[in-house]
Amino acid sequence: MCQKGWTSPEVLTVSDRLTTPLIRDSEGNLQPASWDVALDLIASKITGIQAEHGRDAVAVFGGGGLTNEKAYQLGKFARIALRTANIDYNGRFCMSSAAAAANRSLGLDRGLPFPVTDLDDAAMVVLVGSNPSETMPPFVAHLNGARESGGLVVLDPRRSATAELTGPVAPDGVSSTGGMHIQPLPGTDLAVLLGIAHVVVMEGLLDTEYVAQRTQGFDELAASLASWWPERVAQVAGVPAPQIRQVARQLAHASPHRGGRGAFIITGRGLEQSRQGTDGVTAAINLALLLGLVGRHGSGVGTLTGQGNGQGGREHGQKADQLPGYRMITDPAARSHVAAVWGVHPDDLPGKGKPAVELLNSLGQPGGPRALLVHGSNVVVSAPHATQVQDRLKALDLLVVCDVVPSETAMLADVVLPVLQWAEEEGTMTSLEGRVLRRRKNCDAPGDARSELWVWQQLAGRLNAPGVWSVDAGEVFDELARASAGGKADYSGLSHARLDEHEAATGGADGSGLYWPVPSPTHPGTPRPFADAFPTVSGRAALVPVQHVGPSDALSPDFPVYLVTGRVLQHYQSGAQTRRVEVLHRAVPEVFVEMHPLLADVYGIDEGDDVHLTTRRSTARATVRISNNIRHDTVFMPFHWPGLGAVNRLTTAVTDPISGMPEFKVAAVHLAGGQPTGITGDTTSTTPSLASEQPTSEVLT
Ligand SMILES: Nc1nc2c(c(=O)[nH]1)N[C@H]1C(S)=C(S)[C@@H](COP(=O)(O)OP(=O)(O)OC[C@H]3O[C@@H](n4cnc5c(=O)[nH]c(N)nc54)[C@H](O)[C@@H]3O)O[C@H]1N2
Ligand SMILES: Nc1nc2c(c(=O)[nH]1)N[C@H]1C(S)=C(S)[C@@H](COP(=O)(O)OP(=O)(O)OC[C@H]3O[C@@H](n4cnc5c(=O)[nH]c(N)nc54)[C@H](O)[C@@H]3O)O[C@H]1N2
Ligand SMILES: [Mo]
Repeated sequence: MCQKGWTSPEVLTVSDRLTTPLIRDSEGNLQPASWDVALDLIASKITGIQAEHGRDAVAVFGGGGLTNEKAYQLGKFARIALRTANIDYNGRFCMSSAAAAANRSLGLDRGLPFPVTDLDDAAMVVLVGSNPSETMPPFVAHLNGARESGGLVVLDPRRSATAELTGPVAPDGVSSTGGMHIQPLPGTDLAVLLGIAHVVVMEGLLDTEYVAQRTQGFDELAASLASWWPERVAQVAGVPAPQIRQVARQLAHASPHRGGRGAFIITGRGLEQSRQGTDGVTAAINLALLLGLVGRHGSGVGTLTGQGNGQGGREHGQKADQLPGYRMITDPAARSHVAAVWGVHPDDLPGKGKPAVELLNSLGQPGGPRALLVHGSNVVVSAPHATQVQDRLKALDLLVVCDVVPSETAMLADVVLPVLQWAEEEGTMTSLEGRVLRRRKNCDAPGDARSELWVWQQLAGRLNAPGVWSVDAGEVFDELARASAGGKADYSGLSHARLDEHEAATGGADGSGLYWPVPSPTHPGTPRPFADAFPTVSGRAALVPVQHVGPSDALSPDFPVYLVTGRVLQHYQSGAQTRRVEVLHRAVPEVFVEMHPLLADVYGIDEGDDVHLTTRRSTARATVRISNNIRHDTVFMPFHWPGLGAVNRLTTAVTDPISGMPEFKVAAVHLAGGQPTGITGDTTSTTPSLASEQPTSEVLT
């Protein structure tokens, strides 16, 4: 485990743990209330709002930390109890671009379509915008094989803790003992990937037999790559051309068609949280397909899924456009199947809802939702352009937040409901490799905290909803299994009992859990779904041409520095949980901004100074950390703090046009020491939203 893992029991008993429902009184203060009073109030307000403004006027926001059972029940609650189209979740911030790209190219989105142990013996692993040394420390052991062969390649504008694993740079300035750190300009990885693929094609390094047999679209792809010669990429991405050539040649050498030990290309949020995240991941998949890596044991392409249930949380119906089992809500056959399981008529199911950023920014606007129910996300800290999100939440007639602690979002709510967390509930989670794992109850929740399954049962009853509303996670799982049957993420051969038996048989070690799809009770599970064919219409993977465009928030004389955002080891997400754990708080007590000494010199800034960072949205403040590990033209800020230290005051609400995923990673910023003018209050917006921000999504997956 990492430090957050071994301190996580503390979150169960933090001193301000929510233990009773809270209702905001006429003076604006949250006051304790009974469950009956709180649930009656929510149900009557929902009924009133829907009567006046229509079904879609009530919206739901879920989370990738919820168990499969809760994610499933939440999607069902939205569709048949609230009958609203407007449900989406924080995985839209996290996994949706990788999901959209994998679906488009490979026909299936399973984060890693292979067991993580497959990486152990590979000669090469390329990490594009991922920092697992801090964000998934136990994973780092799987990089040892590649490091020993000098084959770990890390793309990151910072020399992150993971980039550090590539070892000291050799005299040629390109290679190093453990591999290579490529330090591109923020938001230019796509160009780097196009450059590597260009070299693979031009130097004839591709697996021609694999490309002919297992892919389609090669001619168009080759044409699209023709102009991305390494010297052009060097101009666009600010990296040495020899690095591009070397990675291409090294990848070919490691590839199975040349007798190599295997290679993997793995993407993280550094690449994906861009306005071209889907195309960026597509470029990574294209490269892997050209080299014949995908669907072969010992090689592959994948994404490192983020949240505790980031994989399962995106499979069973809390996405705006999906029904359980990865079914599309626009597909008539999918609607019929799921409606039958839920006991409703297919025509009564709503259609596709708005993706997260668009949904949040429509709250309280003319025609937008008037009520929001939040389950497992602290959006006022973690959503892009957070000052605007805060204004939207304040414009609602009803905000209900279910949480375990008084998060910054909960503190804005009209009603707060105290719910259970990990050790207090039964359920399942699905790992980043698609392995379905059991979660077991270990202790009772404090006070009057209740299960969200119970909350939905109670509300469904008050709303006279059809369907069965069990509070038993095993029963909910059985229904989920039936709803997923025949879908891409087919869990129909699984049950809590089967998972328990399997775990007992394997000793509960690393091998426990089964890999979906598991379409029957005797099916052994599917560790490597692409071994024989791709689940596309043709059975082949699609090579999809993509082009580099670059970040939306361009540098200008007023905003001359790049801001990139991300994480530190000790804090988790919006920090709602980890800021409450004493050792984690002490390790990194406040928000910082990392900058290169040369940049600090330009601004006359010293280590420990308080600086103000301003983008076209708003201003935030942070304490300076000087570091040689970052590009001269770029500063880095983690997003784990609220108030004036919230980096999402600065980020843009521009989203990827295919996935709806926000461009969290890159903004243009202005730096200044001292007190800026015009900021008042805590997280209140002082800057109107930009006309250029039009988050819309044509295709969601
Ligand atoms: N400690 C900790 N661990 C976590 C989490 C946490 O909050 N804290 N959250 C979990 C979740 S939900 C997720 S999604 C994962 C995220 O895991 P990661 O994707 O590893 O995390 P990030 O720090 O967001 O981003 C990774 C790196 O991207 C770099 N980066 C920024 N801009 C760019 C760019 O333009 N190009 C490239 N190539 N890199 C860029 C950053 O410098 C950073 O080092 O972590 C999970 N694990
Ligand atoms: N600038 C910037 N912003 C980012 C990112 C970035 O890299 N840069 N990354 C984005 C990514 S990848 C993600 S995943 C998001 C994450 O950001 P958030 O969605 O805000 O995630 P958390 O902070 O984990 O919030 C989860 C909330 O749910 C509560 N909770 C825990 N368990 C349960 C439960 O079982 N039920 C309920 N109802 N509540 C529970 C927690 O106490 C917490 O308040 O942030 C995104 N924001
Ligand atoms: Mo995430």
